[in-house]
Amino acid sequence: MMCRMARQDTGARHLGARARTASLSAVKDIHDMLNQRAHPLAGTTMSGAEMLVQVLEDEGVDTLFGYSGGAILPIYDAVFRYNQTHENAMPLIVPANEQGAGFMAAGFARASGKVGVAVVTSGPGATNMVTPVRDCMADSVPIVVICGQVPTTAIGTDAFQEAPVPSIMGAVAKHVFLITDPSRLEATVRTAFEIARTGRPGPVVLDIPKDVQNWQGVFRGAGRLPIPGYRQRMNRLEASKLPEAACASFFAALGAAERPLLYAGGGVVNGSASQAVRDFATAFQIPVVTTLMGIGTVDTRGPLAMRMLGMHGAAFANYAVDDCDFLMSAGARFDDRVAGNPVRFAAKARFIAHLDIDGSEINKVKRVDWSHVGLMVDALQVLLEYGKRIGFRRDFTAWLRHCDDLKTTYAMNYDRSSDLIQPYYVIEEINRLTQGEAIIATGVGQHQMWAAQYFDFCSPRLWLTSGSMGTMGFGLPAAVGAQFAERKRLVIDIDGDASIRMNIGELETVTTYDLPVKVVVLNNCGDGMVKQWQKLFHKGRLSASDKSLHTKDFVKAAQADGFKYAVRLERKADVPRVVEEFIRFPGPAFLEVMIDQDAGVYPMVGPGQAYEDMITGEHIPSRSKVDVKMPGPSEMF
Ligand SMILES: Cc1ncc(C[n+]2csc(CCOP(=O)(O)OP(=O)(O)O)c2C)c(N)n1
Ligand SMILES: [Mg+2]
Repeated sequence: MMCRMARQDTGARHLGARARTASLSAVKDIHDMLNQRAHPLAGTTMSGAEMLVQVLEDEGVDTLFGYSGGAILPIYDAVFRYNQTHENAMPLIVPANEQGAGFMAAGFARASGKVGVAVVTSGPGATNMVTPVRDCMADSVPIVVICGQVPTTAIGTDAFQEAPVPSIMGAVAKHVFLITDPSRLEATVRTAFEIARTGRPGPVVLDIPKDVQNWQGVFRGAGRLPIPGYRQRMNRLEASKLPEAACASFFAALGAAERPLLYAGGGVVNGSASQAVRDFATAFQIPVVTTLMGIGTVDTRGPLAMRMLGMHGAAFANYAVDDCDFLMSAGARFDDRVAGNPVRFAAKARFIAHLDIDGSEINKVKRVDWSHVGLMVDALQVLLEYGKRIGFRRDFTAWLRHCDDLKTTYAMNYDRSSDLIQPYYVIEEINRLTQGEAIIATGVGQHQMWAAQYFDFCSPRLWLTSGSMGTMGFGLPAAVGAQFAERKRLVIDIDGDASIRMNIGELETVTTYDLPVKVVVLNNCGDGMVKQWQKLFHKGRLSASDKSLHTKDFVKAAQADGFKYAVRLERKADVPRVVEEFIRFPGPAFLEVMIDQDAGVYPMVGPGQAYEDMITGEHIPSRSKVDVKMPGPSEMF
């Protein structure tokens, strides 16, 4: 009986009854504020833990990810009791490891645009969350992490399971609150959500001592912390309108350009500005390259889509960057995987514009000629309207034709005649069935880059990858979180044999909750991306990256974790049939594909190199006639 109750409380197989949505709750919040209506529970005496759960409901939270422990027990108990009386409206999903909970919350947030929430205990529970918190910070993903802490009187005594969460997380989170005054708990939780989702989104950590959770007080039902500096900045951002003069200089430069290119990054996805970018690009016929984080900004199959640029970008995308004379960055930050050599990046661009929500990104890496800091959607709409109003018209047909030629001439390609299973072929086959509609999560390594290059994405928030941190182990828990956010979408984790090992405990989480997640392991018996660099820069010495003597049987592991469909694919001829039965399998499914161990990621722009020095491999043509020498290890980034 205990077991069944606990299982119901964690939401296993009972996820249909989610009563609320974030948007509804947000609307209610605004409505209540406008009407100055009191919260129905205002004035009620409750524990700190109960207040926290109530604020979670008010903020529209409908799924929690977390692992229990002594210092978080009051909150877990409050969640349990809440779910008993609210038709399990806030299921608490239990991973194998807190890192899993963090990436589930991140996957949930990336797929839905809502704030993901993870709840963990003190000490080891909290420190296991450090990597996801840094990962979310680096990719600007909004999550709130609630950590139990030892009682306030024990803080600083090296108490059992004590860790200095504010100092550890302070270095990696957008903000951390250690709540020592229980009367501020309620306002602090609300403020945490506000900080996570506003401006450039990011992770906020709440460190809540156990006595604060157990404290009894009166619930106010309203109120946030005074954070005047932050709010002033946010108000300024929201009010920041593109001046007419800026619109005029932008269009003057565009009018003088012949080869304009839009370079869209994660800021477009995070700022829900994908449609605005599409409208803008279509109105003025400007082709679009995206960063790894910006994938899905435009439909990858669309006529203006030039796909991903950068170190492993498409050759045609990188050549378009080399050829453009006008570059407009939208929510992208010229990072080292894109502009490894900032001086030689887009060297022919006579005008570079940069739209961003974060002023510190302007001129950080690359000096630009024009910039605006504000909300992406607003800025693009103002520009679009201005352009229409002045009747801006410029014929970029020759440039568009040139971009089409680049796409045809330098198309992605690989050894199609090989007897070995090529990873690109597997992805093409999955893509044929999913048609850009599936959510794809990945680990980190070659498989991640192949997925970025060969999958189609018809919209944003379908591509979930650890971009800036590049955290192996991200894919499987992110896929779990995404499936909770998007119950009806097909969710596929494209993983590497090494990456999946990092959080392989989460295979069991997939079957525990009967999630129809599809897990693909592209097994090249090792750390393929590391091997690729060792071959290029260390004369092929495969120090600690070859795993061909490892004995793991992934299929048996998946079966042991309850996967009814767990298959190893070893023959090229079987790929189409097996991929189809795998994708169409109605429940959790696991597919290990034994791929060509020497398959490489091409194109590749070496670290610190310019795009014109890009190596395209044997199957994609190159514009450089000489075989470019890669830098030696000492020159490596
Ligand atoms: C947590 C973590 N540790 C180490 C690395 C460095 N690293 C980047 S890719 C890679 C190899 C990944 O191997 P696998 O998951 O099998 O992917 P493949 O490259 O073989 O497709 C390693 C070790 C990392 N990115 N993350
Ligand atoms: Mg591998």
